[in-house]
Amino acid sequence: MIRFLFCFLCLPLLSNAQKADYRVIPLPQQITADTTRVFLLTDGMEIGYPSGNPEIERTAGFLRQYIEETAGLNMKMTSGSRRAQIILTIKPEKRRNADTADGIYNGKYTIRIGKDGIALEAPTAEGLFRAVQTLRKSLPLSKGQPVAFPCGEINDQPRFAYRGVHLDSSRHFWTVETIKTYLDMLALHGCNQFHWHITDDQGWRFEVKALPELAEKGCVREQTVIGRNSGVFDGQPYGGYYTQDECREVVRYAAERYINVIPEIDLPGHMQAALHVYPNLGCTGGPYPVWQVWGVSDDVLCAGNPATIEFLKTVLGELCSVFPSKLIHIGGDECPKKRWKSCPKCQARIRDLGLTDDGQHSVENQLQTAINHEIETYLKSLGRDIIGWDEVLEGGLTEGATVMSWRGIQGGIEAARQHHNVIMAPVDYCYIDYYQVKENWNAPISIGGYVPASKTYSFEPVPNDLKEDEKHYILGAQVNLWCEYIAYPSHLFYMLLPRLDAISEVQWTDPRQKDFNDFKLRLRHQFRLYDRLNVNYCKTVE
Ligand code: TNX
Repeated sequence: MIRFLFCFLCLPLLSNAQKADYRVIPLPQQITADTTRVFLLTDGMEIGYPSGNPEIERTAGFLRQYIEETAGLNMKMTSGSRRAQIILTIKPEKRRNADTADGIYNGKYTIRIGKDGIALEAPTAEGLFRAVQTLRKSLPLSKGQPVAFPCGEINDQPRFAYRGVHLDSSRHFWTVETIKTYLDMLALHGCNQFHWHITDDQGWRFEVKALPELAEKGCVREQTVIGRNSGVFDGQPYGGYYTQDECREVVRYAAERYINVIPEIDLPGHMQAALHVYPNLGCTGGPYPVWQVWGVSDDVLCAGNPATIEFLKTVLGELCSVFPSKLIHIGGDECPKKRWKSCPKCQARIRDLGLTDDGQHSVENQLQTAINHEIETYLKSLGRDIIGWDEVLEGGLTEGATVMSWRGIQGGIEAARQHHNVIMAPVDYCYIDYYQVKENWNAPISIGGYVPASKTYSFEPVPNDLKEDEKHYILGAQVNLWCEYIAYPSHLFYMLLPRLDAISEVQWTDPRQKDFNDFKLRLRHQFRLYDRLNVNYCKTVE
């Protein structure tokens, strides 16, 4: 009788309840769900977290916020309560494999849904945060109706330790507010590395207190070329830089979302904005304007001038005081050797170092490696490791360098064979500054190319050519968002989404589970979530 009454009373609730769906993006590794039994989440229920643990309290607070913005339900927060309907707990566990990288282990979690409530469990606080993101994405987009969660269990952990997304803040400047939205999108997709490109030819955007003019003058270009190097300029000065306090705020915001910020000071090329302020650091002595066009500049740091290394140490020393990341990106890409070849100082340095062409590495490429070596030694003294674009292979790799393979996967393969860590970000799959639709005549302008979501989705970061004991050097994958042609947030997020969804399944999900058609079906819900969050995205998915 009581049972009958209970059902009778619950029926109206159930009838307008909407179902949660655990098949989110990125797809969790293992889901078991019994759709005949549900837990019903209603307004005013409680989220419980361990008492005296502000870190998990914060994550519980995120969940509260997500449930409100997605399902329109208001939750209460309680510490130490066993009665709460949604409970977050740390469950210590023995690491089965001592080799499991932190980035994988820390992402591990379980969600158990019983008819009385939901238990989120993980060995680390980060795991609970990842669990909260999954639960959040499973919520229906409703406005205050109860939510029916099918009973079952989700067991999940990421495939790769390094799940990165890059952003170019030099070619165009992004406010801290936009950076935060960008980080929110990374967190939503389980990414744990934000590669932040903050200096380049067209603008220096990092405050260096010992060199106050560097950002003040180096951040402003007098005008910008219109379109693709049309020769016509807009006549508008363009600038902006991040104070160290703002950078710390970005680091703090990212850390709350378990994202590490890897800053990049691109050297010794892509330095024209710095040369504008310190022309003595160039081979010709300048003058150099902060660059107003796109492409690769011949003017790079002079490798024969001792002041160059002093300058870089000052910059990187302050950089490290702001960014706690173990990995520091030193660029290394696209550094033409034209000036070095005819610069007496650079040539003298080559002689002093006793560099000779060994048939594999030109003396100028070796000179670049010599700079990398000095920088690596300096950064090591600060407890950091270097990462560079695959050009750092050209003069021979320095001892502990991680390689970011962008001109295809070959650089990554070579580096792994030399037992160096590798991040895969090849242009053909991972350059999300390229067009994502074939018929692009009315798409927002882009650098060109064609990298649709399906292409990104199809990327396999671990090449078959590698031997078994070389494969573990591939730490993960990353998409890169260069911003020569992207100047406004709505355009930025249009380029990012949904290709971030695509790479997130490459980074997180077991490849045997990947299926682009299924992914596209799951994207429908994700798009509605973007609508709710007021974030722009590309509606055409090819
Ligand atoms: C190559 S990727 C670059 C960037 C450009 C990008 C445009 C890399 C290491 N260097 O400087 O912005 O192409 O797609």
